[in-house]
This record gives sequence, C-alpha cells and structure tokens, in this order.
Amino acid sequence: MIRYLTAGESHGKGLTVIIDGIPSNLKIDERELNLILAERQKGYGRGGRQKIESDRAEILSGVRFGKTIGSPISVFIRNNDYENWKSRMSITPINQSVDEFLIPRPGHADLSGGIRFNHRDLRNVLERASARETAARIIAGAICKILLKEFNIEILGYVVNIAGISTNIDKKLDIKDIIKKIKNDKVDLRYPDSKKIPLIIKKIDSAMKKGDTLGGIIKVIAEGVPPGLGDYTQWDRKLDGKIAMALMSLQSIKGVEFGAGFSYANYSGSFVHDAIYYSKNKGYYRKTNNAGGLEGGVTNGNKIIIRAVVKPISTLRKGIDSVNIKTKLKSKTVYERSDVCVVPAVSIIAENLVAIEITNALMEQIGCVELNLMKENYKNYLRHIRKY
Ligand code: EPS
Repeated sequence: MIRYLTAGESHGKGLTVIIDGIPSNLKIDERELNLILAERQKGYGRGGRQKIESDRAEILSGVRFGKTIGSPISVFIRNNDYENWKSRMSITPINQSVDEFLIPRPGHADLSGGIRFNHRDLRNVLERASARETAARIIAGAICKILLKEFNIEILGYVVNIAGISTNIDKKLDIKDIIKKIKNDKVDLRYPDSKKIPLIIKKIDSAMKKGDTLGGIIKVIAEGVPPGLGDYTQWDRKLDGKIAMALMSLQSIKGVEFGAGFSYANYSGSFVHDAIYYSKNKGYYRKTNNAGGLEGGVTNGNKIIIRAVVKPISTLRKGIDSVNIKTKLKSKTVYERSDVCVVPAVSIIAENLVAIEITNALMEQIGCVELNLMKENYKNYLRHIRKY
C-alpha cells in the first residue's frame, strides 16, 4: 500500500514528502520529477511567486544508484522565498514584532482554521493551507506515474473550461492526441481547443486588470487501466471514492464527477447505463462509457473519466468584505500577491494525484514489493481477465 505525507509551510524553509510502499527496482530520475514540478508552475495567469521559485526535487532517501530500494522515499523542495521570510517564519523565538495576518480571506481556510487551532495570527493557518503544499504532493504522484508506465497505464490531466469558456473537442480523442493539442499551446493553458485560447487570454488579462481571479473545470483521463481494480465490499475501498477524496482535498476543488456525472440527473436508467456486449476478440465491451470507467467502486476496463471544478482562488487584489479578528471591524481583505488563474496547474496536480489512487488499487490486486515480480503477477492477472 502506498502511503504519503507532506510537511512544510508556504514561506518556510521548504516542503517535504515521504512516500512509503513503492516497490523496489523502479528507475527514478530526479530530472523526471523536476519536469513535473516545472509543469505545475506554468500556466497563463500565475502570480509573482512562480517567478521567485524554480522548484527542484531533492531525493533524500529510498533511492540508490537510480533505483528504488523499497524503503520510504523522502523528497525535499526548497522554498527560495524563505530568504525573504526568515524572520517572519523563524522556527526559534525572535526579539522583534511581526505583522499579524488578521483579516481572513473568504474562501480560504483562514477563519475556520484560526478557530480550529485557536490562532490569533492567521499566518499560522494560511502558511500550511496554501496550495504551495501541492508541490510536495505532486512528487508522490509523479513517482506513482513512473510506476504505472511500467504497466502501460497512462494518465492525463488537462483543462476543459476556464471562466465558462468550455470545450468538448477532446471527447473522442485519446491521450496521445490530446497531448499533441495541449503541447501546441504556447501559453501553457493545457487547453486542447486552440481556437478558444485567445478568448481565454482576454478573460485572464481582464480579470488581472480588475484585480479578480478565475476558475474552471479540469479533466483527468486514465487509459490502459485493467478491469477489477478497486473494491465494492467496503465503503472505504471504493476506488471512485478514493479518487474523489484525493481530488476534493486539493485546495481549490469544489466538486468531482465521474463519466456522465451530474448529467445522470437528466436521463432514464435504460438510456444511460452502459450495456454489456461480448465478442471473442474484444472480450466484454461497452458501446458507451457514461460510468467513466468505474462501476461499484471497481474499474470496468473502460477509460476512467473524471472532471473537477476549480474555484477562482480566494486571494484577490480587489479585496472582499471581511472582518478584522482583533478589532472585529469591517475590513477589506489585504492583498500580498496572488495568481489570477491556477486551473492549468490544478490539472497537472490532479493527474498525479489520480495516479496515486490507481497505483494503490493496482498494488492491492497484483501487488508485491518488487517491480519484476509485480510484472509477473500482472501477466497472470491479464490472463485471468482474458479467460473470464
Ligand atoms: C503557490 C504559492 C503561493 C500562491 C498559491 C500557490 O504563493 P504566495 O502565497 O507566496 O503567493 O501563489 O497559493 C494559493 C493558490 C493559495 O490558495 O494559497 C504555489 O507554489 O503553487
């Protein structure tokens, strides 16, 4: 079983992730992890912080001579901005007063987190609640993605809507064709419909001018996932539940759906359920995939299709009505700096988080602690599927 934990504050020394349960003998290259970190930092509409940081993964343990050894893998990512925050984020007490963060941002964890931990300086909340933490989380996912590649399982996260400008150009495309389309895009929006990109840029520019922020919808698809991963026998083993949890735990995500998702409400059962067929060549197959690749919490061999909505982030230059928690007086939120649109970054983070959950389900079905033995088990499992 893969387990992982992250630690670190947004303006502290750095972020750490510990990933436990990755089988031995998997090739890991820091450069591959750094490519994913760089991808997370991209996207038209990111803020000033990304100019300060150039995130680099430093593997501290669990890898020897370029291969995993089965021990926990720990990775550190330094925060360059710490240099500017040394005293304000000091681990030890200091002899000077620091500005307290007193006006909670609606939409952020500031107020609810302050109440929970009884913090009077809300910086103690926002430093950890910040989406900077995803730089650490994405590393756990990136390692799982490297593992899944060994089993020909591919996952892609991309953007299908920014500020209401949506596309379904991807509907009949597979991962390799969508990658071609999003690679074409010079502004790193990870949006496959190039004709609509100028309109999106206009919207982002206008939001930036107005001091506002924008959200959207991301999509994650997974190909090559065999049937039978996940479980229906207990609520907390259902793979769709685990994926939804992983995505909902992302700072800006407010809703997750699989396949036809919320549009199931509009159709009758006889229309919307994916009828089952069988042929000698294909085995069991479907002509539709409204279920998005999961039935009863278990994969059915179809493409996994997930969509998630990303709220406009809650730090905005314009300010929103709030209250000073010290004076209790009405105040506008204070602006330090922020992104205008993080939807492309969320799509790459989501891609990697989904990889963790699929890896876990794969390990549960054919798992073992060594890669080559795991591959042998996989061959057996594929034989079982063909015979079934
Ligand atoms: C982020 C770093 C943060 C924010 C953003 C994500 O940097 P700073 O707070 O120094 O500007 O840009 O955080 C949020 C979206 C959030 O909700 O807190 C990063 O590295 O991704």
